[in-house]
Amino acid sequence: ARSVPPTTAGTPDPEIPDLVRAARGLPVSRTPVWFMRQAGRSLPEYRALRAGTGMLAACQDPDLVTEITLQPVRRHGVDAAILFSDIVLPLVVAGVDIDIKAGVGPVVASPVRSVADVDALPPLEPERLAFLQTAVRQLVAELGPIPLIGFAGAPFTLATYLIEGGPSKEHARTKAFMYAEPEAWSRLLDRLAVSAATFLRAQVDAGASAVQLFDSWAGVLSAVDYAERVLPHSRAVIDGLGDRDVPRIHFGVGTGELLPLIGDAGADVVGVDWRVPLDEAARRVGPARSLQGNLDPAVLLADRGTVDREVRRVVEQGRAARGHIFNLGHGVLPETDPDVLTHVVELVHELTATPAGP
Ligand code: 1CP
Repeated sequence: ARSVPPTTAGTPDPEIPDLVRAARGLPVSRTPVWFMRQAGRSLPEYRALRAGTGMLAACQDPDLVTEITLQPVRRHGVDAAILFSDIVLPLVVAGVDIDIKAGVGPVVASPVRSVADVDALPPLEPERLAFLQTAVRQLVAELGPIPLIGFAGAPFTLATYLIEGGPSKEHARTKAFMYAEPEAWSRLLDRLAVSAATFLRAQVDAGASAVQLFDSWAGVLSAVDYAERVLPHSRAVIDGLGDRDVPRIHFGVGTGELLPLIGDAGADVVGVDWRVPLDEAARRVGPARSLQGNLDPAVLLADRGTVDREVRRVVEQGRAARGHIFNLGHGVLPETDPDVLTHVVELVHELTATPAGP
């Protein structure tokens, strides 16, 4: 096991949250933990609060957003909150006809299938994000020292919804459009990058301490296609943050072959799913970036012995990274027992606590 960081590396600065320090490869008091989809259907208090309110309406109600975002922080003692919102929200706010259907996901009324469809997409006016900034300001006030993570969907993953018209598995229509209409493709991803950057800036300017760019479905692409047809647009989102001094986390599912590129697109932290062990991911990503991940969410449905063994393995393998933020390899499954999540937070903290200094 790793010993206490050498004094030359400095002691953890209590003014900076562990999440931010881990993201920058600085010493931490213990490995920070949060869970993708920590707010949501695994929590009975979420189901109670959401009853009778549509997902998109909930996302645009600052008080509801604040309360739902805080629920997992209170319950689990996680080291970060993630804003309750959705990757399609910038499109919805701009006026694209999208609904989030319960048990399905985002459904687009008129899918994008031509250059004309791309040109018809309305731009996102930053003024329309006042509700979001209200929610972020309320949250930052309530959270005190606990960091709030803002997020946006990456251009590729958003394009899959717009082109397919809803959730899909192979994203074949998306890829066909990418190959057949390279100019329309690049124009679409440009536009999505602009609105994602606007969405992120609104959150950071209102007080978010870190951001995560979700390119959940990028793993369906070859490295060459990702590098040439997607990466420049994701980089544009991250560059759109300018000199705002917040760590950038960049995540996708099934991205084992893309990990170095996901780092290159611009990330302090590369998010890794459960398919690649973190020590191997650290080799692929290199020493200049931290890692986030990567417990298989399905492990949380197993017996306690298995949960503990797998948590220990992820913590040990995470020691190979420049810095490690403990998370799942993808979102919390709705059938997860919330008490298991609380237990995982406690176990990671216990396994990684550095003894108090001399
Ligand atoms: O707690 C949190 O993590 C914050 C809440 C959050 C986040 C980060 C939600 C709420 N959505 C997201 C991002 C998001 N939305 C992603 C990226 C993360 C990931 O890979 O899971 C994606 C791909 C979506 C799209 C989406 N929205 C889906 C997936 C559909 C598919 O293609 O499989 C779904 C089911 C939604 C709806 C949604 N978003 C969030 C919740 C709680 C829900 C369910 C709401 C409902 O069913 O009423």
